Amino acid sequence: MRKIFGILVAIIFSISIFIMPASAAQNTPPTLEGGVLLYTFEGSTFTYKFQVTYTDADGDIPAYMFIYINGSRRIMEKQDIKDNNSKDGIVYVLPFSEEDLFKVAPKARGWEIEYWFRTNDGHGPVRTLISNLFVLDYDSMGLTPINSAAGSGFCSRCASG
Ligand SMILES: [Ca+2]
Ligand SMILES: [Ca+2]
Repeated sequence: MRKIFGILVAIIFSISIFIMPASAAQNTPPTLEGGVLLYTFEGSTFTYKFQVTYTDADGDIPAYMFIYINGSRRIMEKQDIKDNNSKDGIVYVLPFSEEDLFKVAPKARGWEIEYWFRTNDGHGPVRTLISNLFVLDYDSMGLTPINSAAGSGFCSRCASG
């Protein structure tokens, strides 16, 4: 009986030696989703904000979160500084004034820009495709998109105000 127990322990021990390093080495690369350049305006003054959501199934925190705007690298910051849970996503942002954006990307004046995002969960870099989207930031302007489910109008606050 004792011998069998000893053999069993030996088997379990040897199995765990083979399995442990393999599972420790397994990593799911992070995803970068919803990468966008949001813009808002008040009168003729525009403000801009790059945004992307980093998600990692293992809960890894990014070693860095970069955006490349027309080839120029910038560091992005967490929207919510207290958010350390990457399993449900961490939103990264980089706001720009009109003046600052045009310095980095002069052609943004004519709505031309190229940007992409790059990160690393500590196991290797991940990047997005190049984007040139400008998207009106409905939320921060207090608007509801025209094609929203409600479908009752363009401006959600106009009717009630
Ligand atoms: Ca990971
Ligand atoms: Ca989170």
